[in-house]
Amino acid sequence: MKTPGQSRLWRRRALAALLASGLAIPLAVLSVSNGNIFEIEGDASFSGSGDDWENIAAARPGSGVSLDNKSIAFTFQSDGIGETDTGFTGGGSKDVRDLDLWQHTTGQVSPIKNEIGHAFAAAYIDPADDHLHIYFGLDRSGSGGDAATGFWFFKDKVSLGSNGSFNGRHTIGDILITSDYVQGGTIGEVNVYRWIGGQKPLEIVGSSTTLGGSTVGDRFCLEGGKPLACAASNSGVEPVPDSWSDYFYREGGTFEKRLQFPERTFFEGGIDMTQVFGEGETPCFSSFMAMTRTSASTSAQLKDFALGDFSLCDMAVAKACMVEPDVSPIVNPDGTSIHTKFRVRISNPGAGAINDVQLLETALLGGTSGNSCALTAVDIPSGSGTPASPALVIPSGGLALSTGVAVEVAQTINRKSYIDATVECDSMSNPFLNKVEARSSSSAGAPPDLIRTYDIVKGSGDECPATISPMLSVEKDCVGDGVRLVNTSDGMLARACFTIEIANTGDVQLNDLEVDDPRMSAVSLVPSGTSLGPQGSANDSILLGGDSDNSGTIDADEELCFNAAGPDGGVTDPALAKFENIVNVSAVPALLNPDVPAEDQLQYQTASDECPLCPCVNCNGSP
Ligand SMILES: [Ca+2]
Ligand SMILES: [Ca+2]
Ligand SMILES: [Ca+2]
Ligand SMILES: [Ca+2]
Repeated sequence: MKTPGQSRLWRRRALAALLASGLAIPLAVLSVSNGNIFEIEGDASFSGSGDDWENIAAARPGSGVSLDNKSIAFTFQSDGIGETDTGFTGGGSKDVRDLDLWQHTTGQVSPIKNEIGHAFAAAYIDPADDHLHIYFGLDRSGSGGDAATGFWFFKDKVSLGSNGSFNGRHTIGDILITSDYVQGGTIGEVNVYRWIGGQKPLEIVGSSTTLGGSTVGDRFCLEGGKPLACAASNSGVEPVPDSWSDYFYREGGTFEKRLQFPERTFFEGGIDMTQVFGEGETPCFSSFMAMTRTSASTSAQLKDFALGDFSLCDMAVAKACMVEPDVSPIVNPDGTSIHTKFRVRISNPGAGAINDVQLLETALLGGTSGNSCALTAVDIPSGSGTPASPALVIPSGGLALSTGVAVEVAQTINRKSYIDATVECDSMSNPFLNKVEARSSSSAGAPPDLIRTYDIVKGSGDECPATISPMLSVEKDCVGDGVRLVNTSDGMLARACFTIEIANTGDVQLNDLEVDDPRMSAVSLVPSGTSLGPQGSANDSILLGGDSDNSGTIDADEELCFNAAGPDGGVTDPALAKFENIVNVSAVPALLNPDVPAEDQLQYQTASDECPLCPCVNCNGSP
C-alpha cells in the first residue's frame, strides 16, 4: 500500500517519465472530463496537471497546506459525524418538494454507509470554450451496499432554520445531480435535473438512462464528445490528502481517523453547466448541498446532507454612514431633524456578472414618519459594471425614494466588483435606523433572483447619530435698575418690574418651554406648547416684560411686575433694601443624543436680578 506522499510522488514521477520519453500526451478533449482542468478519476490527490480536491481542501481555513487552485468559486464543508451530525428527517424531505417541506434533525441520523464526512464543490471556466464546469464530491464514513448520492446547487441562499426548518426556497434553474453505485460499487447511473416549478418540478436534463454512458477506469461519463456530466468513486484505497480535514471511518462501533479512503468511500463528479443553461448564461448559484439517499430516483428517501455557501454568482449589500464635517451626520437648520449621508455598496463576490441591479429603501419614508431619503449619486468604478439602462437621471437635490420602490442603479456589476450608491436621508429620529435592499437577476431581463438586505440596527455600531448640542440661556433684568412708586387704590406702592429674555443658543429646537416665576404668576409665563427654534432661526428667543410686540412702548399687558409689600429681608435702611426675583426655565430638546438618558437632556436654567429700593447715588461701589 502506498502512503499519500508516496502516491503523489509516484504520479509525478510517472508524469515526468512520460514527458522525458518524448511520447506525445494526448490532447484532452474540451469537456468536463478534461483532467487538465480538474481530475475526475476517483481520488482526491493533485497529480500536477488539473486541480483535484487536495487543492480545494488546501484553501479551506486552517488547512495548514499551501497549494493553489484555479477555481473561480469553491466550498469545502466538514460535516458532523455520529451524534453531532445534522441530516434529513420527515417524509417531506424529498427532492420533488420545496424546501419549506424539508426538515432536519441532529443526532445519529444516518446508517454508516450514508454518513457524509466532507462535501465539496468547485467551479472552473474551460479556457478553450468558456464553458462553466462545476465539480462536486463527498467522502463518507462507511461503505458496503449501494449508496446513492445527490448534489443540489441552489440559486437561493439556503441555510438551516429554527425548529428543523430550512431557510430559502427553490428557484427555477436550481440543479440536482444524482448518482448511484451499481454492480458491486461501480458508478453506472448519473442523472441531471433542473428545477422548473409547477406540478412536476424536476425536469430531466440528461441521464444515463436516456443518453447511455461509458466507463474509463473509475470514471463514468454520460455519452457524448462533450459529456454533460461525469462521476467517479474509488475502486481501491486512495490517500486522504494532507490538506484534508480529519477523515473518520467507522467499522464496528467507533469512528477511527484514517489516512486512506477505503474503497467506494470517496465520490466525485462534474457537470458542464453551459450545456444545461446555454452559452453566455451564468447560473447564479448561492448554496450547495451534498446528500446521501436511498437511490438516485427523485422519490428517494434523503439521509445525510452537508450544506454550505457556494457563491458562484452572489450579491452583497452593505450600508455605511459617511461622516463628513458640516454635511453628515448633522442637525438640519430646522433644529428638528438630522441629515445623514449613507454609502450603499452593492458588490458581486461571485463568478459571473449580475444584471438589472436595483436599490430600494425599506425604511418607512414619507407621510407622517418624518423620514425622507434621496439617491444623490451612483458611482461605478471603471471596469466594475455598466450604468443603468435607460440612464438614471438624478436631479439636483437627489432622486426622492419611496418605501419599497426599486430604482435601477446599474445594468450589470461584473464579477468580483462593486458599485456605490449615495443615499441622503432626513429624519426626526437620531440616529436614523435605515434599511436597504438590493435586487438583481442572474439572467439579464429576468425577474430578480438575488435579493439581499441590510438593516442598520441599534447597538450594531453602524448607526450614524448626529451630536446634538441643546442649549438654553435666560437673562433677567430689573427694569430701570430700581423700583418705582405707583399710585394705586391701595395707596402708593413700590413696584418692581423685570424683563426676562429666554434664548435658544443651541442647534436643536426646544419644545414644551416652561417659565416659572411664582411672584409673577402661579402658572408658566408662556402658553403651553411654546417652542424655541434653533439659534439663528426667527423664533429662537422670547422677551417677557419688554416691548415684545415692537410697538415702541411697553404696554401694560407686556409689563412683568409685582408690587413690593415690604423691603426684602427686613432691611430697614432703604438704601440697602432691594427686591430680588428668580425665574426657572425648562424645555425639552426636539432631538436627543442617543447615548444619554433622555431625562439628563432636559434643559434647565435659572436667572435672577435685584431691584434696589433706592437707585445708586454715588455709584462708586458703595450705596
Ligand atoms: Ca479527483
Ligand atoms: Ca487526482
Ligand atoms: Ca450532515
Ligand atoms: Ca455526516
